[in-house]
Amino acid sequence: MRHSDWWRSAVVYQIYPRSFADSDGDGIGDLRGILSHLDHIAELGVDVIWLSPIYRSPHDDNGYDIADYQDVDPSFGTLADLDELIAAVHDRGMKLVMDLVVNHTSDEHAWFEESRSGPDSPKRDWYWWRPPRPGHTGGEEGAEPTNWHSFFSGSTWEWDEASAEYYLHLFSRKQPDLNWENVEVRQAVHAMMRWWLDRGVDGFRMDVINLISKAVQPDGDLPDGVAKPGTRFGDGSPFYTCGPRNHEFLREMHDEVYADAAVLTVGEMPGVTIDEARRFTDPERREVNMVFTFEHMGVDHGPGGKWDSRPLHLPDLKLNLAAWQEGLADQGWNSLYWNNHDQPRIVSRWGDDSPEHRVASAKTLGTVLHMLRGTPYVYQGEELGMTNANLASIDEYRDIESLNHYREQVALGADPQAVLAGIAPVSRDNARTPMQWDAGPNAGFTTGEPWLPVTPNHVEVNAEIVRRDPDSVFHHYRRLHELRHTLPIVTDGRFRLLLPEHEQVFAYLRVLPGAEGVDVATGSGTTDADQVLLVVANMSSELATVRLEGLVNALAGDVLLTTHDDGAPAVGERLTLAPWESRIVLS
Ligand code: TEU
Repeated sequence: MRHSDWWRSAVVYQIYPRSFADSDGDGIGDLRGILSHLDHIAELGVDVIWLSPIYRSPHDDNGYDIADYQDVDPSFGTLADLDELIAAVHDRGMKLVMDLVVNHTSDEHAWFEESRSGPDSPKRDWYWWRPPRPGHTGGEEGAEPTNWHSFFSGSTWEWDEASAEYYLHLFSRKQPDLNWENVEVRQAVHAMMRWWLDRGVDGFRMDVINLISKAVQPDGDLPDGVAKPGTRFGDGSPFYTCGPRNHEFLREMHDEVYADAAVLTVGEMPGVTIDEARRFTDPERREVNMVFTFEHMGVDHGPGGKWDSRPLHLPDLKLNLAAWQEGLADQGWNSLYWNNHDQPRIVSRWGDDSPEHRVASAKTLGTVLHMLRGTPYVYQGEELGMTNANLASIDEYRDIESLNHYREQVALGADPQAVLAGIAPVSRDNARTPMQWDAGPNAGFTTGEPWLPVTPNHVEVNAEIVRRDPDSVFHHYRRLHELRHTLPIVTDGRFRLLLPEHEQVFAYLRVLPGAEGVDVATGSGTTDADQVLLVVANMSSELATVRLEGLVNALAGDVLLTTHDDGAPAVGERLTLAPWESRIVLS
């Protein structure tokens, strides 16, 4: 492994600052709150912290709408606090990766305010301004330049009365898209990134970085998308997902900003395919180290998409993850995640969050993910086995995506209770309830009124308890991280899926070919046996029995980590697993 490839054996921990720890009692997490809990993260044995946005922002999308890339929002603290945090992270032997949100800015960013000042503004072309559709005056329904549906409901175009043009926003109307065709935009972003590297940060998590290149036509037009049934909108994604100049823009960024730095770069990429991901992450191409795929997060979506979630059919998940493992085996690199600030809690989604199975299912989900090939990401609270929020009414939700979807559907005549039932299991607020530090008031998150309700189960599910209990989810994750750090097979072994059709059990091998060499004593060639790591996991709340043909030796190896110390021994090729039991076996 080259020195600059350190991230291949690293584990990343994501902090969502708003919900992590509040030091000043305003109900919103902040940098000094993070500083006071760094030892929790260090003890977990991770290598890197990824900090979700802490920049100056009106917080229409909780900081993913940035008004100043080079300042800290007062609700989170100051630049001096951030410098202190960078130093404290480094002191503990960890690294800090910043969130880079440059597909769009806030509409309150000085660049956009200047752009908006009129068609003659020198920054007009920094964003996507377009006149109304021919034959329309503008501002009325149907006059938008394209029919694209926003990620956050409604049109992707916002009418600006003063200059009689629309601007593009793939997300909220307060998140205007930057025009990456304009070289000044790219240079301004590069300069800002260099400023952060000079400040001591160790890399970037790049928000929706595969949406920055729009398929603008030779005449300057953006095309309409295929109509979405039941709405007046179309699907614009083919015209902005992995667009024509996406690779060029990332190569340019690499060469201009971090060619010589041993940084971690991860591109968040909704809609990315395996083939595209291989191109983005092939080191020869000098773009990014790894990408976040969304494919495995979509395997439980029904025909209605995200808001129409279904129980998991395990073979679908296995086949999807296996395809990514195999697709990026020779070139490129995977990132691995179950959770982040946009996804519901995995123990509630694909585990079993009942008191009986919550801990075992959280551990087994961790095992299955962390023994894959790639760089794992742990989202705050995942190491506690935190569950979904179970918010009671729409008034409790804060997430703009959930709220806009609710309003749009209800306006279209849908039954409000049915819409709420669709939102509850998948809303991003599930991930955003305050971190559960202890059993005290507000889970020790704040002394004030938390911005989002604390989950009542914090009395049993909290950091204080799991750090004390050697059999907890926390210590299981810590051991998973140790395995990654001590066994090269976890980083380098080839992946082979077993039992693809099995509906309860997720089983796979990692294989490191035996070293070939010459026996010094005899002079003849030798081949050590392959090293094999077997992962076998019951992903259900019932007993499961499997037959692992030809794997008697693998089954009889050293059990490195298990959820059930009193597990039944393998009998030949047959193994019976308790509900949510998993084992990692090395032979
Ligand atoms: O998310 C991009 C994205 O496409 C989704 O995760 C998304 O927000 C939504 O849940 C899709 O249904 C990134 C950030 O992670 C997210 O928090 C931001 O809201 C978004 O970009 C805009 O910056």
